[in-house]
Amino acid sequence: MASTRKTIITCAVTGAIHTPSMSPHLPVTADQIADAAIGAAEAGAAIIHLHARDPKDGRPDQTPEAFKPFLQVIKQRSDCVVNITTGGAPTMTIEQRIRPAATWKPEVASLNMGTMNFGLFPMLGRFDAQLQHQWERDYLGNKDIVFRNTFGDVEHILTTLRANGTRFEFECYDSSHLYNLKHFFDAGLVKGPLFIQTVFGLMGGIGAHPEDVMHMRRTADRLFGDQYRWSVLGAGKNQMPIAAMSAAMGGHVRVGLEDSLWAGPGKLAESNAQQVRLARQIIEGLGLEVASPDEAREILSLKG
Ligand code: KMH
Ligand code: ZN
Repeated sequence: MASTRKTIITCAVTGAIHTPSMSPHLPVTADQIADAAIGAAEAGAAIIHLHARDPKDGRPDQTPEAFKPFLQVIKQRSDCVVNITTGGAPTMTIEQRIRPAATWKPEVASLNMGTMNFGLFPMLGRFDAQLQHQWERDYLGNKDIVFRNTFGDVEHILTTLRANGTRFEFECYDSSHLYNLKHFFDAGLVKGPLFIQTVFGLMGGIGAHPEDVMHMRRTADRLFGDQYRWSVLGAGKNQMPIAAMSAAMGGHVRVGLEDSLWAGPGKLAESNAQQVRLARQIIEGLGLEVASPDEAREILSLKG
């Protein structure tokens, strides 16, 4: 991996996995999502990764209309790089998942690099007593979720969105996903510098042991050499330790309530900005600097 002088913080402000009854601080309405995004950008996140939710109950909503109000506000009030999910929720179809990014043509869209089991259910034990909505029970209790990302699906998403100048946050949950990405790279369907988001500690993907982090890093180095930029995302309590490992090795980091509700053991994060500040402290404590949105655009060769 080519090291860059500055560290990019991505903040994923709400996602589709955590549910409203797990934390009162999870952004749900368009206003809450916009405020969370702007707060995170002001705290130092160069890239904001976005999902939408139905304001009635917080259920993931992948209609382009659900994204419109907060995209408008974010654009007016921040120069952050907007990154729209194509993962949506693992229960959605590919056609549903691609629509917001195809409609709003962001600078970056996520692209999930392989089909996998997706374990939402471990969260149930912890939060069952607080569950408010039937959909949460059905969703979190579903033990048979397959997060579908076939080779055909990936090619469909990347050729559709690439035509708009959108580049990708390649979400790799295991080493096989790096090899899948290598297939598209060798076929000339994606070009460097690739923004590779290695994901640790989600049930169905690789674990969150330092050996797992090193294995993903070494594999990416071997497959992509200087043609990639490395970022990490640790789920739940792994968020900050894994961010620290990446930053110390010249990589980039992703935080946000999509990936972890926490700001320390047993302490719910009160905002996305709080997690960005924690990541920033780690980065600056290592003597490194946080990248601005324009610096992130340059590091990742985005359309701007
Ligand atoms: N929730 C993350 C582990 C996506 O939106 O495309 C992965 C993610 C997927 O962000
Ligand atoms: Zn996401």
